[in-house]
Amino acid sequence: MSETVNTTCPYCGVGCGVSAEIDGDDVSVSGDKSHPANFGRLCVKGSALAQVLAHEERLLCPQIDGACASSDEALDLVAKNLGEAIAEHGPDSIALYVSGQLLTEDYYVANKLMKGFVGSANIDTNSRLCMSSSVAGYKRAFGSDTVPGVYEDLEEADLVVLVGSNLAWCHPILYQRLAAARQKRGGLPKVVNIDPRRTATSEIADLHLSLAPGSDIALFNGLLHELQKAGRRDRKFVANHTQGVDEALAVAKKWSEEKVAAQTGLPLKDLRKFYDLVVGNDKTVTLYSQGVNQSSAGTDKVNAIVNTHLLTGRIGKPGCGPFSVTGQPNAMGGREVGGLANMLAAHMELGNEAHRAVVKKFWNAPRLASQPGLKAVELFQAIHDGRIKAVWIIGTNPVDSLPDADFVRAALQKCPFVVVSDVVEKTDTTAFADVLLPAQAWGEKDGTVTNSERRISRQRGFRCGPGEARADWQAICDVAKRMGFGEAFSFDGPAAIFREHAGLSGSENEGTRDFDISAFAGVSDVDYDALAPFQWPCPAGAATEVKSKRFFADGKFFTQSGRANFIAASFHGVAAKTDASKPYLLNTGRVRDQWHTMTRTGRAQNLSQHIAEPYAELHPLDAAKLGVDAAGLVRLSNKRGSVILRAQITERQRRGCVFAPIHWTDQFAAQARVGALIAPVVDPISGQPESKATPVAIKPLYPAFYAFALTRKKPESLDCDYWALARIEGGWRIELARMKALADWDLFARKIFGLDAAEDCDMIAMRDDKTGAYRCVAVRGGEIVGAIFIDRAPVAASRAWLCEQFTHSEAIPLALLAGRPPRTCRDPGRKICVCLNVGANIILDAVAEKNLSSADAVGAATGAGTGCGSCRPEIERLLNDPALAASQNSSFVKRVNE
Ligand SMILES: Nc1nc2c(c(=O)[nH]1)N[C@H]1C(S)=C(S)[C@@H](COP(=O)(O)OP(=O)(O)OC[C@H]3O[C@@H](n4cnc5c(=O)[nH]c(N)nc54)[C@H](O)[C@@H]3O)O[C@H]1N2
Ligand SMILES: Nc1nc2c(c(=O)[nH]1)N[C@H]1C(S)=C(S)[C@@H](COP(=O)(O)OP(=O)(O)OC[C@H]3O[C@@H](n4cnc5c(=O)[nH]c(N)nc54)[C@H](O)[C@@H]3O)O[C@H]1N2
Ligand code: SF4
Ligand SMILES: [Mo]
Repeated sequence: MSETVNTTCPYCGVGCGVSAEIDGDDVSVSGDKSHPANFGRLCVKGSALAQVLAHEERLLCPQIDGACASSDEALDLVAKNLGEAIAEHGPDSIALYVSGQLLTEDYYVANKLMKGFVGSANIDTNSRLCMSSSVAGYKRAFGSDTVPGVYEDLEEADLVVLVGSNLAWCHPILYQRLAAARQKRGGLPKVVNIDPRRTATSEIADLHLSLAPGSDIALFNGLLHELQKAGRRDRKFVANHTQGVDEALAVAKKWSEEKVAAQTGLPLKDLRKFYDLVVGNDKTVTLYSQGVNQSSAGTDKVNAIVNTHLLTGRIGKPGCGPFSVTGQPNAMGGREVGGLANMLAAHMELGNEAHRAVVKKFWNAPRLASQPGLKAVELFQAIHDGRIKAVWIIGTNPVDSLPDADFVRAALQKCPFVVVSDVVEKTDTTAFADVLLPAQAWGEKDGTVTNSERRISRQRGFRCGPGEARADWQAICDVAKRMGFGEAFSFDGPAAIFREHAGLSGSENEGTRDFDISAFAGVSDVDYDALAPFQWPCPAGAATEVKSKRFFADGKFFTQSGRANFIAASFHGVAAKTDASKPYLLNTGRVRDQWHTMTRTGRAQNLSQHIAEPYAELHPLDAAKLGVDAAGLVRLSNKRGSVILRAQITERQRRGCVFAPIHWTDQFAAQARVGALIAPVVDPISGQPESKATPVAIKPLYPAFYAFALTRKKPESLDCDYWALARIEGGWRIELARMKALADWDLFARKIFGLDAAEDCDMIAMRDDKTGAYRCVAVRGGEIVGAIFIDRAPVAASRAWLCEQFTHSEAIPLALLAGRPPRTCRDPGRKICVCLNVGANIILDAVAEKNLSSADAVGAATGAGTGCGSCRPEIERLLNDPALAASQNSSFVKRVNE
């Protein structure tokens, strides 16, 4: 008998509903048809959730100094050391660094412990690196951290402007909703994509503006001026509900079209097109993400965008508004509980006496923090210089994700006491823990999350965690009790925490604060279990049905005057300029099938096939100037650090810029932690780091040899300057390169396959001493245990085909040795559709043979794109870009991600 549990996806902020069907130990997932975020759809990461449930690599028991300990021992030690630091050095000598991937209930108790009971606001979160510029921008404009719109606005708009958002890869279900609306409404909403790079998202755009990095404020100031000139000012709205318009317009006026074109590097005709589109469409949504937030001028970028909506009154109404999409599944929940160092709780302010009184009373708090705490980057500086004596990191991996990541590593190494709560045992951060606490993962943990449109949904546990994995809220409460705060932390489950959180949101609120869910302050355990997704606000007495709710239609804002603020946004550009020694600007971001530091998605074989190694995207002219060959290796470096990545040469990149994904850590690659290069430059208001613009030098590397290997066992160590591991069914695929030559290939191959030098095994090898090429397939007891292809140039082998062969037990070793399929058989090419397992070459063949011209037709012919649909933008690219199509046709690894 199987059972279905409705829960939510633990990845992006779209917050899709997931139906998990449980049949004994078997779990399968599908989209929850009743969930208003996704109506049954899931993207590729959501669809692969069952693949990350395996207990392999999980952290199973608490550890003290690397040895297993009982929960009591570990929690006692945490409480003792935190308590001693406070007694000796004061409350500000300890810190919590938490995450937008925690459930609201976990987040709530963490914040309550620090701000109400320890008496310090030294709790910050990875949302500082993600959302804090949006929070600061909204607060300046609206007086509150309020997302005005809802997802339907994307479907009802006539124009959607995407700024610094790779929606197709990072919020795939929102992208699909947008694409479906366009199909239904004959091309409406029109889409403008504003991003220095062309991305998968550009495929849907009617207009792509490849602006100079960091020049968004110039563009939006120019737009504000243009809207005013064109008579689009909503006079009544501006007069009755806003303030500061003249100052903002005075600044914007300086931005003539010519000046904007010069600053952004955009052709005048494209600029004109963009302005005409925005002028001509009242129903405009401006959706933005990290290209806006992760900037040293992020807060001003946000306000430059918001200004254009205030001027035109395009806010709070169907089909319009500024829309900051949240990245993490519970970034919004974290904001609600006040998880940032400069916030209190329930959208109240640390600096507001009245708010402090409300919270102090409600919590019966002995020591309510009165000063903002340290923001993430400052926090780790304080750890480094010894001001912080003990830190507890929960649900985030700062050794990879913070800027100046090697400095962060050094800080943790120096810190007298480090506690890390995680779901997996080995991360770049857990390596520095004095105490490790095993946490429940998705499928085990139980609570609520809030998505980008303010919708709160249950994330339900449906299986037990392995070993001693426990809920994060439980660990926090247990430590709080040991520190003497038992009464305030005696919750018997997430429902009890949620009730308190809901109660606080309504406490002395009376409509003065946007966040109010007090309708649920008395929710019973049973009703909490059955809670249907709902949007806030939901004050006591309000209906709690599933209905979309927008803010600000009434023109009432949460500022002192009740009016929204225009903010004159002055143009800054990027903080650090390139120079002769660091002539390239490094931009960093995400790929379709990996989530952050890969601790979970890196374990799913499906998700590891799309892009199997870290790479650097370079413009062809820059590559030529540098002497970088297709699929060669490059070193990116500056004074902070250095990485080695596969070169990806593409005209989609701007000249002078280089893009690298953030995902590969020391667990998956030799030297690919791009965070090590990022300067710790932050926005002065939000404290959010500029992760998208760091000057670097680029040098081509000329290894003695390159290799591609397949192995059953994960290698213990790889003695190579470059390596990248990716999981496949039944083993691992590995890209390798070494600067220094080796004498004994057989021995090298054996090490990679995990075989002892003496172990009995047939090594079927081919060697060409003239070209330096070597190939070997290792067979033991009739089973292929490894295969390796070595060459002086980047290895030309049909990777997708080899991986498929390696998986099959009946594969023929000699056939594998050829490195490519026999003539009668097609090399599938790089995996585009991982749901239906379709490679680029299969798609291209079908297109050529059957003269196909649409993604639907490709789907009908090959199946590609008919699963979750995440690959449809890439299929459209294959249809639209003949040059790319030609390059894909080779079996070579030339293009890793196109
Ligand atoms: N597959 C996948 N999806 C994810 C995640 C993941 O790890 N993997 N993470 C989630 C999280 S936490 C987040 S925060 C979101 C992030 O979602 P996005 O913000 O959409 O993703 P990024 O790739 O970080 O950056 C978006 C784009 O900003 C562009 N950009 C860089 N500089 C500028 C600039 O100066 N101006 C403009 N206009 N654009 C610029 C980059 O070229 C990049 O294409 O994704 C969420 N979804
Ligand atoms: N250069 C550069 N740096 C960036 C960015 C960028 O674009 N460029 N983006 C930034 C952004 S927007 C973000 S959001 C961050 C993300 O960066 P991180 O938060 O560091 O990345 P994750 O891999 O999501 O880390 C989550 C950790 O928590 C663990 N975990 C998962 N679930 C749970 C749980 O329920 N409980 C506990 N205790 N642990 C859990 C995971 O195994 C993992 O180790 O990176 C930021 N850093
Ligand atoms: S879009 Fe994908 S990753 Fe995001 S919540 Fe939905 S299924 Fe999960
Ligand atoms: Mo994020």
